[in-house]
Amino acid sequence: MAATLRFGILGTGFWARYQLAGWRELAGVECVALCNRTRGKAEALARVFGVTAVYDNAEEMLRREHLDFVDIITGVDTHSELVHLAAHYKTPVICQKPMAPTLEAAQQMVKTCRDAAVPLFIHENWRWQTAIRRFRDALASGRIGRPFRARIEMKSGFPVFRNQPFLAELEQFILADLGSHLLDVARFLFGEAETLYCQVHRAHPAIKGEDVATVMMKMGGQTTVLCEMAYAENSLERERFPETFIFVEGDKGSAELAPDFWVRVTTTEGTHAKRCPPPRYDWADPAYDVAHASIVSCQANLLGALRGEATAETTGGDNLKTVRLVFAAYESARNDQVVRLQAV
Ligand code: 89Y
Repeated sequence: MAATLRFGILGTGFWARYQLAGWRELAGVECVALCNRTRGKAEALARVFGVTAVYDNAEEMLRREHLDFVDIITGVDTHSELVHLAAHYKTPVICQKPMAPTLEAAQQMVKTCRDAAVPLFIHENWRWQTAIRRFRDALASGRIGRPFRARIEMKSGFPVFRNQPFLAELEQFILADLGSHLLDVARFLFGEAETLYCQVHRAHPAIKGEDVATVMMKMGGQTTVLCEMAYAENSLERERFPETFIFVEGDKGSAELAPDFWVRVTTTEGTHAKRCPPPRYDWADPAYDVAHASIVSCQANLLGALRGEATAETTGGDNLKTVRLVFAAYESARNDQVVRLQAV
């Protein structure tokens, strides 16, 4: 494999600028082409980052550039079509979360890439946050014993629609957008879910989807996990967007990921607290700092896998299990019933 991997980006919206900046933190990888349906947007980003080739047609980019991989950073409705196109051109592909608008589409994307022997990875960055990695280390140390209950929460009044106006148009909003992240973190910390129950609400009157969701799961055969998420913009005293807070009770102690990245472990010996802030990058938007920083670690992991030097955590196959939880949550909320998930 070439020393420097050449890649192209499909989609030059809000996240592309940060993912591209994130790639530039890593050695041995270079963005050589940008593509966007509205060519002017791709040209504008290309000027900022000095990328020479610009396209407004994804197929043309894949046909002409002979890329080592393609990074899809478009809206969810185009992921399936573009992943299939990449598979056709035998180009390894990274696809932005959420993988697809339906479970069936996500399954088909994984199958098509598998059949074509084309690697498919999902850009799922949340689990790569520094504090969440350290929190997982704390659980794995066994100090709090067997985790029997956990709460993972992200409730924020941040106006997410300002930078990402399309979110207001999604029929399925918070579970797909933020739930993809939180349910993936739940799997990362506690294993696979056996049962799931969900309720949703819409607090904003003028958006199409749900902006509040509560998901309760039995995970890894031993932990009751509650995921609470909200973008209700309903005036919270403490605003920490986009921090995730976690509280876990074990039979020998408890652990907390608290505001400002404090990881606290409490046992009979007392509380051990350590602040685990994310690295700060000058290109990151301070309002999204921890999320933007996690892009770099996520991409480093995927780059290692593309080079055959590491195992990717968020392969298409693995992320399918997160997608399954997202759609099980919608099903549960729709029917007001517990969903039992088959082991996979
Ligand atoms: O789109 C979402 C994401 O991936 O991180 C936060 C966000 O911008 C709003 O939920």
